[in-house]
Formats: sequence, structure tokens, C-alpha cells
Amino acid sequence: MFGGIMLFSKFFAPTSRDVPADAKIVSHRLMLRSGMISQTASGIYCWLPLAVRVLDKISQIICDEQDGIGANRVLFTTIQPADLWIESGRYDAYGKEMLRIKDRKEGNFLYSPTNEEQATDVFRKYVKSYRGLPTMLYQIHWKFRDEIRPRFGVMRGREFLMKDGYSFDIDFESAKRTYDNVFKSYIRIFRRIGLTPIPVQADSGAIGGNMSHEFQILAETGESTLYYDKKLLTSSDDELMTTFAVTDEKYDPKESAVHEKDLQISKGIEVGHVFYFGTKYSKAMNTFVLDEKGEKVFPEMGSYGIGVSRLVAAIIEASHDDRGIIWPEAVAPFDVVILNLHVKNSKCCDAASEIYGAISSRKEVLYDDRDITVGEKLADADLIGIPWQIIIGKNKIESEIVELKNRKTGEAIEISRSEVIGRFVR
Ligand code: 5CA
Repeated sequence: MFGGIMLFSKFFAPTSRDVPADAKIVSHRLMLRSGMISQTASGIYCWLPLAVRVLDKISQIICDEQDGIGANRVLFTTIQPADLWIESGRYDAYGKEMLRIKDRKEGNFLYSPTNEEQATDVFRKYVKSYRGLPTMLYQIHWKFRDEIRPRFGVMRGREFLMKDGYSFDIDFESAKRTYDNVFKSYIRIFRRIGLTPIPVQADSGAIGGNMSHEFQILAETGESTLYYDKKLLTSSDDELMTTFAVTDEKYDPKESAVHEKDLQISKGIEVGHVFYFGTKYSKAMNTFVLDEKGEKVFPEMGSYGIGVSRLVAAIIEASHDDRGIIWPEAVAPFDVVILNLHVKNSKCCDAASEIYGAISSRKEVLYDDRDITVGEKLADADLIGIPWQIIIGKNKIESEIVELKNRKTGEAIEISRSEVIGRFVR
């Protein structure tokens, strides 16, 4: 990431001390209080600048890891013709969660809840030979699902941002390799974000198919109950490929391979879900390639989702304290916040200008230049959770001393102006 600076006085982050009464979980409360989101309708939120910066950081990590396994980023459409779904047989089956739309000519359309049909349609238009395989297309785009019970803010929204990928392989062995590659890339993505992913054996639900895993993040407010061996929490990436948690519907103490003393039961949030479903869509949508002998082969498919907007809430559930959010460095909206506690004191202003001018060549810096009370400034910084705070007060500034505080540990040290610059610009 390149550096940059932003003046808080010009930054649209409408923070608030009020605790929203109807927000039941901490991430929802903190996202509202830190001015990250603004509700427009049930389960439908506007994303404000702090939140957009976090979405962008998460997306960047996802794209990096997906491009790294040879997936191609595209943008499918949010509006799809119903015909594609009639062809796959899902138009009626999907039920009331699908938002159905008519255009001015009375044509039937829908707002994408997922894009298996469309990905298959794009594939079949262009790929005619086994030489075009394997192929994987992915996007990061908005979805709409008319959930019966949207709740917990963006955790279960109706409109939400998803990374969704779709793979096409010539046979099962190749499809399984692709599935495993995506599986491993997901583990890397969640680790890079600063989370501990728990793979879970899963059902395929509305997507259909015969092999499926979820990726969950532990949090007390999670909607799933997970049963797992406690060594899962410290497993290597390779070990996570073969040892999974199960959810309560699947847990059978008689069949469990986990020793009772190692069994952990915790709540989790589903942040990702991968599916292998073979030729379900390629057959239904008459999508085939010709193999080496010139014979028709229906590609073996999989689809792979990450709840990008849900992740923002899940990260906060996993990383906060009673003062606010504690962003993991990799996805923080800014790297550093400079708190000028006395914006009318010229020495403090000079120090702040010098420090942000120097640091912003390497780091993303928010400079809190607002004319508000010291208490409000300190409280806002803890609330929005930027990993490092440089606090400039008038008492020590004569001797060129500022305070450097770590948001996570709360540890604060007194340090000279030049030293603090040296810490961030190396
Ligand atoms: N087509 C497949 C994979 S591309 C699919 O749609 N999978 S999914 O239904 O499991 O969704 C993928 C991820 O999106 C989920 O793991 C979850 O993290 C997120 N997600 C699903 N529904 C919602 C929702 N209502 N609000 C926020 N995130 C959601």
C-alpha cells in the first residue's frame, strides 16, 4: 500500500457516543458509533469512508491470493435475466430470497444472490476445447438475498459484498486439485487478515453438490455451534486441509474421532464457503468442451465464496475492547492516527505537520486536526481503532517529545519527534 494523508476535519466519519439501542452485537454497535455504516432499510447499509477503506484492504488481500492461484478477476452483473435461472432449474427453487424484478417490457430479471448460472453462461460462450481448462473466474461484487431475518447489521444483511469464484475443470481429479488450491488460498487470506480460520465440514444447501466446507471465525456472537479438536486452533495450513470442525447438526459423540478431553465447543461466524458440485450446472445448461478425441465433456465445477462485508463485522467481533475497535494492521483503515490535542498551539501544529508530512510517504495517516476536546479526541481514536496513535500534547512539546501509543496493548511511550518518524519511515 502506498502512503497518504487525510485530515480528520475533512474526513466523513460521523462518530457518536450514543449506544444504538437496537444494535445487539458489539460489531454492529461499533460500526454505527465509529461512523462506518449508515442504515438505509432493513439489512441494507451505506458504507462510509472508514468502512470502504477496510473493504478495500480485505479485497486487496483476496485478489492477491486469487490471482496467485491463477483465477481471473471479472465483474459479472448484479442484474440477471431470469432465463438463465430457468435453464438451470433454480428460478423456482430459489424461493423468496431472490429479489425478482421486471423491466419496462415486462421482462423477468433478478438481482444476483449468486452467479453460478452467469459464470457458466460466460464460460460456454468462449471455451469450446479442453485446452481452455482449467479456468476460474472470480469477482468481488454486491449480492442481494431477501433474508427473512436480516440482523446484526452487516453480519446478515440483505445487500452484501461477496467474493465469488467459479471453476471449470476437465475431470474430477483436476477439479479436486482446484478445490484444494482454493481451500489453501482461503486459509492464507484469513491468516493474512489476522484471523484464525476454522474449516468446517458443510452442507451445500441452495448451491447444491457433494463436497463443501465452510470457513468460520470463532466469536461468542456467532450463529453456528462448532465441535472441534482444540489442536485445530494451532494447526498448520496443511493440517487444516484434513482436520475439520463439525456443526451441531453433524456432531455425534459416538462417531467423533476427537478425544473428549480435546473437544472444544464454540460459536462461530461463517466467513467463507466452498463447494464442489461436479456437472450440476454444466449439464443443466448444456455447457461442454471437446476433449482430445473430439468428444463432448461437461466440465466439473466448483464455486467459492467469501463474505467480504460480513468479514468487516467478524473482524470487529474477534478484535475489540470496551473502548472500541482494534484493527489488525493488515486491514486497518489507516496505519497511524496523529492526535494534535491543541490545534490552537502553534508548536503542536508544527510538530503534527512535520510528523505527518514525513510518515505519509510510507504509511496511511489520519491527522486529527479537529478543534474538539482532548477527551473526545482520545475517545474517538480508541473507538475507530487505528493500530498506532501519535499523541501530541502541549506539556512535552517544548522538549520535542510526543507519545506513541499502541491501540491493541495500550502501551504508550514518550519519544522524540525524530524518533517517531524513524519508527514508521525506514
Ligand atoms: N455461490 C456460492 C459461493 S460463490 C455462495 O453463494 N455461497 S454462500 O451462500 O455460502 O455465500 C458465501 C459467503 O457469503 C458466506 O460464507 C457468507 O460469509 C456470506 N454471506 C452469505 N449470506 C450473507 C448475508 N445475508 N449477509 C452477509 N454475508 C453473507
